[in-house]
Amino acid sequence: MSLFGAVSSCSRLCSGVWLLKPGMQKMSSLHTAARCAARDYYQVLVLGGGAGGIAMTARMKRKVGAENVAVVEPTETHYYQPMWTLVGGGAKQLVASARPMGSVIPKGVEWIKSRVTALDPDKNCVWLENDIKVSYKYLIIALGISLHYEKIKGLPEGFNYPKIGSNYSVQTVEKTWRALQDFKEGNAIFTFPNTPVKCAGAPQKIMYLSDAYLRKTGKRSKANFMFNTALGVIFGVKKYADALLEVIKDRDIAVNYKRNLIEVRADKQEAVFENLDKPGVTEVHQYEMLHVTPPMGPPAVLVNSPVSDEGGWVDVDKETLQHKKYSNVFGIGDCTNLPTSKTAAAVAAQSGVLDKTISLVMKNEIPVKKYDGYTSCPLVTGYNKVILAEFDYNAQPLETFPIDQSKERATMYHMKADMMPLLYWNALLKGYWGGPAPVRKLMHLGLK
Ligand code: FAD
Ligand code: UQ1
Repeated sequence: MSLFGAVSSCSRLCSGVWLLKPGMQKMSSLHTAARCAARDYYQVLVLGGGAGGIAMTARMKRKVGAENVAVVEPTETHYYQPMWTLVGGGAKQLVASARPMGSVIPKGVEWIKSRVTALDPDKNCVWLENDIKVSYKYLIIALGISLHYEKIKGLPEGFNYPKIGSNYSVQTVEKTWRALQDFKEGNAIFTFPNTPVKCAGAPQKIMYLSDAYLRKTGKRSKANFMFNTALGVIFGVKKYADALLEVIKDRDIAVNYKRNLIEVRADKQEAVFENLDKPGVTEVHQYEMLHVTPPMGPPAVLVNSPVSDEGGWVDVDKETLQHKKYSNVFGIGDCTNLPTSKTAAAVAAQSGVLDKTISLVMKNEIPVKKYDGYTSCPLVTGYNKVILAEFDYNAQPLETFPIDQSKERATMYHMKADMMPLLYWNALLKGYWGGPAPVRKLMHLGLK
């Protein structure tokens, strides 16, 4: 979609006043889309057009009317990232995970096609590219988590070589499938970094799919599988960790804990790991296939921002999602310091809570609805098997279905591969899916 096609009705937007930082000249080279996009004030301003940003934009449109809401998002395409596990494993096409950004932004809401460069919550405004200022009454921050391939020596340029892929980025996810198809003989290595990540199960899901693919194609006996993780455990919730360790034993996979990828020598097909238990000690492994989960961190704009904690994450109340200091600022999703696992499922549950929180704040009332930390990770363990992990802030299982979800099940694979995309595009992004709590209550009626 073209820049102008993407921004709904350019002409009606251009009446806005441009505010420049003191001492700045108004530039003739203002970012075209931003120039035609923004008014200088919106009642609700949403930063980020990912899962959380679009879900909240849809909800805010219903609350205050489309003309009073704007969303700042620089990219042209919205991706359903959870599908990338299956894209890397060759079970879905990348194109199926993508929709034009303009098609997911609710009609009538302003799309400010620009990047946020600074936040000034004391003055109720943000700065965009080209020093454009937009003010707000309420601000929702949904900027996601940033990938840092460049923190691994030899990357990202190493992705120009074969045998290496990464499901975490749109540029590299198809390379995973290529590497898997090209596999001949040797080590298949899967990594997990020493930073917070989104979807903490994804680094191992692709390993199980790769194992299944090589078994199907008769090459598994020629492969040595290795999960090199910076963590000291396979998964943070005991019930699912126990189940995964059984899977790992069954599939003949070696797990090396406290191993952190620090360098890729893609020309030689070598991966270098530091041993986090033995400072200074490194290990070099030859690979026939390498799947990289990159280090991640808060978006640059949030680092040292007044809305962030010392780690750079948006500092929100863990139950209401309201900012701890600025009562008209809210955060959702991967960019927040909510102490739960960062997933779209968590975003869904958070969107329902945040909707209620903002409603009450708008009426000058105290937010009451409490987020319990619900998050979920469909742990794909084969082309028709999923362990459906669901849990809360206390790392206690919070399961939707009245069955043992730690068992590998084909029904759960079907739910992950075929039902979840529909739920995402048609319910979460439209602001109608606040997580499975009501389904859970219904499913467990009479069981207590
Ligand atoms: P995002 O959806 O990442 O959106 C952030 C948005 O902010 C982006 O559109 C970005 O362009 C924009 N942005 C960034 N910086 C700026 C800026 N300066 N100015 C303006 N805009 C900006 N979740 C599940 O629930 N289940 C799964 O099975 C699952 N599997 C996954 C597998 C993989 C391989 C990956 C990568 C993710 C997976 N996830 C899964 C996680 C899920 O996709 C994320 O947790 C979810 O998308 C988070 O939503 P968000 O809105 O916080 O961030
Ligand atoms: C979920 O709500 C969600 O967001 C739409 C996901 O992201 C794609 C998920 O992976 C999961 C598992 C859920 C939870 C939903 C149910 C019905 C258990």
